[in-house]
Amino acid sequence: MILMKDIIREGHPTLRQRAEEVKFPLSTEDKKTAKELMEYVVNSQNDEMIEKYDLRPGVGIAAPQVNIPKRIFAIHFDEHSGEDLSIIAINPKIVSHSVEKSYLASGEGCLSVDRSVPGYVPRHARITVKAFDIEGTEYKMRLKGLPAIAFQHELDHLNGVMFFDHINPDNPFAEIDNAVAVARETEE
Ligand code: K1U
Ligand code: NI
Repeated sequence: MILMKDIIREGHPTLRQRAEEVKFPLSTEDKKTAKELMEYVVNSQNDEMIEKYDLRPGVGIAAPQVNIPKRIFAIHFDEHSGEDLSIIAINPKIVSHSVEKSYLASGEGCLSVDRSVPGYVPRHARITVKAFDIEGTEYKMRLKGLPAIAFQHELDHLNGVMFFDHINPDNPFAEIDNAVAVARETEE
């Protein structure tokens, strides 16, 4: 089971590395990694598990964040979030994207960053993605809103990119051309 002590933090070189493609059929170890990533995000949205294991809530987590430089991540939005997405993504790709951009109005956070980094993080507003599931079956889906932002945040982790790399250093809250703001469900 993944705990906060297993999550590496900014400054660790693995977070700046391009993660390796995964080979199919998945090894027992890679399957375990994928399942444990999903288990973490599910548990981290459950109040009892948060309290019991001192978890920090997340909607996604990527293998490099637990120091495994492989192209695997999990995203899960619980049924009360208003979103409908729970995926393990192996060797994920964005195959097309909108010209329009989006950004999370509250700014982004990261399980590997123990500080608040204010500013807008420009993302593609809509993406079409392809990835493989744990059985090695390829799937394709269209994402928008918060799930699209989460997918891009996690894909960045596989490429050694951190969310704050995208923030305008001169004016973190500068208006982003052709972009829509995305609010989290809990926000006004
Ligand atoms: O990868 C990570 O460090 C997890 C991170 C991913 C992320 C997804 C979407 C926007 C920003 C960052 C998080 O899960 S941040 C914390 C979080 O719980 C959350 C973010 C947005 C909406 C709801 C929850
Ligand atoms: Ni992150």
